Amino acid sequence: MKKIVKLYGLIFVLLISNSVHASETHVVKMLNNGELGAMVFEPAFLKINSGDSIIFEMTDKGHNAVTVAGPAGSVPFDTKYKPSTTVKFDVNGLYLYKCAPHAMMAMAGIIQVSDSSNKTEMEKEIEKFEATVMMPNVKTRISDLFKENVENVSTSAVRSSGSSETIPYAAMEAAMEGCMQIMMSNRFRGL
Ligand SMILES: [Cu+2]
Repeated sequence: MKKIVKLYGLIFVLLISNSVHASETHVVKMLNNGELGAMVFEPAFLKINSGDSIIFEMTDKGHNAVTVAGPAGSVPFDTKYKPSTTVKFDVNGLYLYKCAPHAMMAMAGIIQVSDSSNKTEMEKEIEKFEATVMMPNVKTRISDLFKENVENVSTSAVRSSGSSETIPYAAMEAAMEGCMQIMMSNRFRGL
């Protein structure tokens, strides 16, 4: 009986921890000049939570944001030179996007939605992208961005949005596994 109470308690905590997770809206500006140099998205790297949205703002004219690569199951986006486009991100993983007319000047950005499960594929995509960059001074802009923000960062913790608490991913997984084990056990089935 105690086990059942514990189990329901655990499920309740897991449900609550997911539902307090309010989605946020972030802004990425398309600029002729920014902190990283000429023709940039700002911020060029953005970590968000699944369910969050990004407003791509064409701050300076003549830019777009188009998907180069994303995690399996994600839908490619294209802001089509509109002054402002909102894109919602529901599929976890890393996204690489570019400004089509300025890709050769390394105008691109990386978005991490919750985790970096497709890190290896993304490394290859960035390599491919940088092969098309014509300006020598920004040739490694995106791979540097990737190294700084993704490569050396642990993926075991998911940063929660706003004021909600940080729930380590590993802890959540362990809790889920515990849940499953209890449910699979004969003792539970017998009750
Ligand atoms: Cu551009």
